[in-house]
Amino acid sequence: MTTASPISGRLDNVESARAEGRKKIDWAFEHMPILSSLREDFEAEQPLAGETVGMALHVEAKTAALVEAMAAAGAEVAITGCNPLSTHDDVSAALDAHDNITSYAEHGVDDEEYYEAIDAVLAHEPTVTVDDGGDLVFRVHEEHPELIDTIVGGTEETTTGVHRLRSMDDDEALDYPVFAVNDTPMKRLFDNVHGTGESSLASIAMTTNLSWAGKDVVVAGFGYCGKGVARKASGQNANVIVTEIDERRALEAHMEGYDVMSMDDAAEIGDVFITTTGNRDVIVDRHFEQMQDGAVLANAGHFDIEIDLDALSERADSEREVRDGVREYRLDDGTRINVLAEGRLVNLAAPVSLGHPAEVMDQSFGVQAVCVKELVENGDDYDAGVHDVPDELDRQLAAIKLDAEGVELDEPTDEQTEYMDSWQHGT
Ligand code: RBV
Repeated sequence: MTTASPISGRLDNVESARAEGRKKIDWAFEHMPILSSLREDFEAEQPLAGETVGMALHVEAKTAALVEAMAAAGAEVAITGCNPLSTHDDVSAALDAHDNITSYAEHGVDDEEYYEAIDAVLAHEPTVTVDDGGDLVFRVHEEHPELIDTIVGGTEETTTGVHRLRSMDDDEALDYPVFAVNDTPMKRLFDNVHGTGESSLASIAMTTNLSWAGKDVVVAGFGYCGKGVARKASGQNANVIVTEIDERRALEAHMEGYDVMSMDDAAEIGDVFITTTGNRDVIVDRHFEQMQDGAVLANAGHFDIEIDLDALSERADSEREVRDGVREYRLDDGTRINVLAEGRLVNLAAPVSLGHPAEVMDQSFGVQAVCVKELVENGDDYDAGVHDVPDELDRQLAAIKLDAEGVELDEPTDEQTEYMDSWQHGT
C-alpha cells in the first residue's frame, strides 16, 4: 500500500527536519550494537520479506533504529506514537522518507488524532503488531477484528501493556499470540531499572534545573522502575522515601535502607514526587493539601493516571506555565505545586526528554526484533494469548552485547557442568 507522507505534509521545513532526524537516528544506532548486528543479519536473510509490521511506540531516535532494522529485513512498516507527547517530529519525518516506512506519529496530538493515527497504521493491514502500552492490540480487537486472521502475532514493550494483555487473556479476549517483551531479563532488568531511573531523573533535572542533592524524594512504587528511580536518586545524594501497597516490596525497600511510609505521611515531607506504580490515583486530593510550597510532581508510569490532576486543578486558585514543561498550580493558601509534563511519563513527554539511553533501548529493541522474526518464522507454534519470550533468544542477545562491550565470560569445566547437573554429591 502506498500513502502520501503523513508527517512530512505537516512540517514547515521537511528537508531540514529530515536531516535533523537523520542525525539523531545515526547517533543512536552507533550506540546500539545488538540492533546493528541483527540488522546486518536481517539485510542478508530478509526474514520479514512480504510482512507488514504495524507499530505504536515512542517515536524518537532509538525507536527509529528498530523501525529501520524491520524495514531492512524486508518488511513494510507503518508506525505511530504511543503517547501524545513523546514523538520527535524530525525523527518521524526522517522515517517517513523511506519508501517502505510510513510514519503517522506527530507530537502534541489530541485523543481523536491519536486514535486516527492508530487506525491509519491498522489500515496497512499489519501481519505483526508491535506495541508499547497495548493500544494497537486493543484497537484491533475492538474496532478491526477482521484483521485478526492474518496477524501472526504481536509484541508488547512495557509493564502496563503486558498487564492489560494478561487481563485480556484471563478473560479469553485475546485472539492472537503476543510476546511479553517487557518480562524478559534482557529488557526488564535493564530498561525498567537503569533506563527509567536514569532518564526520569535526567528529564526532571533538565526540566526544572534543580538539584537532587539534599532533597526528600518520594518514589511511589518499588517495582523494577521504582527500584531504579530510588537507587539513582540515592546516588545523587537525595534522601529517598518509598511508598508501596505490597508487603514484600515494602520490606525490600526498607531493607535497602529507604524510608518507607504511606503517601499520606510522605505528602508533607517530599520535595519531589515520582510515581512509578502503573496504577491510578496514587497522589490524590488529600495529598495536595499537605504538600510543601514548591513541591515537584512527576510521573514515570506509562499512563497519566497516577496523579489526580483534575482534583489538583479544581483545588487550585490559579495555574500557569512557569517553565517549559512545568505547570504551577497555586492553592488558596499560597502553596505552589509544580507538575511536570502534564503528569505524562516524564522521561519521554517533557519537552527536553529523550527517553531511555541508547545502550538500554538496544537491549529492549533487540528483544523486539528477534520476537518479530520468531513470530514470522514460527508464529503457528504459539496459541492466542500472552507468551514469555523464549529464553534462548534473550540469552543470545546478552552474548552479542557482552561481545560488543568487550566483557569476557568464564566457561564452566566439564566437571563443573556435571556437578551442577547431578544430585548425588553431598558432604
Ligand atoms: N521507552 N522507550 C524509550 N524510545 O526512548 N524510552 C523508554 C525510547 C519505553 C520503555 O521500554 C518502557 O517500557 C516504555 O517506554 C514505557 O512506555
